[in-house]
Amino acid sequence: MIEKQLVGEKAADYVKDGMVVGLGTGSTVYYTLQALGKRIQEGLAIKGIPTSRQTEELARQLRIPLVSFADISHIDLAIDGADEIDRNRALIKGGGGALLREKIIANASNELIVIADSKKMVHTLGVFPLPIEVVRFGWEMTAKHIRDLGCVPRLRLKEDHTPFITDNSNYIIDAHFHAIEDPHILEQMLNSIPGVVENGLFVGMTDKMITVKRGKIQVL
Ligand code: DER
Repeated sequence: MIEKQLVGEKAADYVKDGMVVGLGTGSTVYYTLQALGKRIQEGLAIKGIPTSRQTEELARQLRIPLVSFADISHIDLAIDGADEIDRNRALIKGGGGALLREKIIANASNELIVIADSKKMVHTLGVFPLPIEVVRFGWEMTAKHIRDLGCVPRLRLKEDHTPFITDNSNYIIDAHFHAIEDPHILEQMLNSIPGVVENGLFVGMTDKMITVKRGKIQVL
């Protein structure tokens, strides 16, 4: 079994009857959703709130009941993947372009479980380019201000070379920092730039981490 499947299925063990669950985005959470779909067929009663249209579509196929923020007062547990996790459990997220809704749901959740294969664990964040969601108006100037923080910013393009558009109708700038020594400071500085909607640094949000080390599941 591949590492993504191991950690994805393990995360489903933490989902209990009656929970409102934040459903993350990506190929690791894919396995969590598959496991939840099976358990719902066996009687598990939960409500899911999706972090992306992609996850919403998959959840509907798996008959996972969905709710919106209008229907709930809280989220018990969010389960999501990550592109990088450092030694302090700070994350880079947004590889799939869903970072804004993921961060809103993670922030609204009583607990965030991050699931990741061992390749995602790093000493220092930044080898993976940091995704930043920006409004389209004046994005070129926004990119310049992002660059001034010490990176090479690149507008994310689709295969047809047109700009990638998020579920919220914004652009993504992928910022190549190479090394992010203080993720907390950088997260604040980025979000103070006019035109930046949100960035993929999730600092101090990870309550539990499920990963694999030498073929064995680790819950930290
Ligand atoms: O876009 C995201 O934030 C995803 O959760 C990403 O970080 C993890 O995607 P993966 O599980 O497909 O590697």
